[in-house]
Amino acid sequence: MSRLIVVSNRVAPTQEGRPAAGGLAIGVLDALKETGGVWFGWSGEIAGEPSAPVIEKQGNVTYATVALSKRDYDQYYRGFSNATLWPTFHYRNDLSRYDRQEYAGYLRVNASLAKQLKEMIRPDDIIWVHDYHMLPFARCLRELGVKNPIGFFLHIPFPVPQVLFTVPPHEELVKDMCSYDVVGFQTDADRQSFVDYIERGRHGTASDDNMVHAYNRFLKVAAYPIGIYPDAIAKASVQFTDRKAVKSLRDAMRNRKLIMSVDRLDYSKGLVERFQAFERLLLNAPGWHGRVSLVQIAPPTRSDVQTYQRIRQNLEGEAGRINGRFAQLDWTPIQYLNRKYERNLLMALFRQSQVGYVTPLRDGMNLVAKEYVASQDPADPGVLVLSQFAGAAEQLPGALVVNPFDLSQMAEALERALSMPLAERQARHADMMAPLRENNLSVWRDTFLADLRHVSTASSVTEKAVKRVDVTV
Ligand code: ADQ
Repeated sequence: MSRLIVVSNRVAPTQEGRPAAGGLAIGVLDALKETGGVWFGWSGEIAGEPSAPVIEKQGNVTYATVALSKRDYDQYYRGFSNATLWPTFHYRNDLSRYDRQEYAGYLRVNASLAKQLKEMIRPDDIIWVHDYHMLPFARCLRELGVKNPIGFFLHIPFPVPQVLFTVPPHEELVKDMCSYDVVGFQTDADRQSFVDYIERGRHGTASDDNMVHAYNRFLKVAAYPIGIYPDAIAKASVQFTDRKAVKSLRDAMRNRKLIMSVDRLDYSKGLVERFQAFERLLLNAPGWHGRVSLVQIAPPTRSDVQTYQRIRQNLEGEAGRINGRFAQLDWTPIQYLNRKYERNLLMALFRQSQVGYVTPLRDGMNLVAKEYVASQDPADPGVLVLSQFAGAAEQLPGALVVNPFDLSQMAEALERALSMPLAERQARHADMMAPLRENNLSVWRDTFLADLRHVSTASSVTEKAVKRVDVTV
């Protein structure tokens, strides 16, 4: 079997041989272990001078990591990736800025990473690139003469054309994406946005079998919703119930219901709106005073980007205001915890709660929603309140789906979830566990890689055929 090379902005840090356990990290590492391969990307370090990749081998997986210079970090990572693409792709044009120098830095880093990777590529390797930091990466590799199959998966939403137009080099970016052999999105709506951009701008055509012909290339463009391993999560949520943190939460909530939210601290996650909808529940239904608490776990990320500092201040202000308004000597309505937890422990915490409150304003998928469902006790499960703008909403039919911009609707959904009869909770939980098992993380990875292997063979045949026709006419 050919070797797999995974490329992502950040190679998950290895601790005692084990990577950080995000969806990308788990899915990708499993695949790498099966086929043997390389994981290439940024080490997370800032260095003065550019240097060759640091190579570390563990079993049949080779980690190849490079440091970034301060200038590269500022322009490529903090700048164009996280201050232009991230907000715009999450429909927050109001928070997006565009700076030509930063875009130039983004292209420069992609080109330089491609050059470093090229030295490691063997003729039969297949290359799987991840996320918005690396949209031009395949084009950079192709310019260096790399002919291997290259696939791309976007973890975040892909915006509709009218929103994408606000990023000045939009056409260059989409054209670059067409240098991949397979472009994968989280949802069908994201796939459709990409196809709309191609077709309405007359840049190419799409056929019913998800093939796109654009900018003189054939590529497959499809939805590959990322999954989890629901049974492993269910097991962990039981195994970790005796941990001290879980016990103390259980004790603290003995006569209260618990609503739980876990996110990275990011403006796309709708945290302020979520707090305000909880406030509305307390206003509308005073019977819940003293009987329900919201625990929000949200460790800060990207804290050197200004917008992230603002959201943090804003959120702390809102939690303080709402607690000041409703708290009693023995009851704090919102507990806001600014820290990371071990993943298995989080799953056990989810299992203690009656409501999973997951209401991003926009989210590619949202793994927390899936993890919440998987960690419930099937005999007495909690209820998931889920934003319609999370990719996960397409796949979790048993959730109470809400519009996170409608605070009253969210407050009503919380009340309904808190009072839902056992039989309905059980039925909704079962409705969600079945698709989670069917579309688990291996299915995501295997479907994508099978398509990449298949399409790259088929498209090289088609391209040769097209060239032959061009010559004959
Ligand atoms: P994220 O925006 O990071 O991911 P999400 O999908 O929810 O969002 O994944 C977060 C992961 O981190 C989850 O596995 C969660 O358990 C974990 N996590 C969150 N808070 C934590 C904490 N306090 N302590 C420990 N772990 C915590 C991006 C996209 C998503 C997409 C994923 C995967 O934005 O839309 O679902 O990639 O493709």
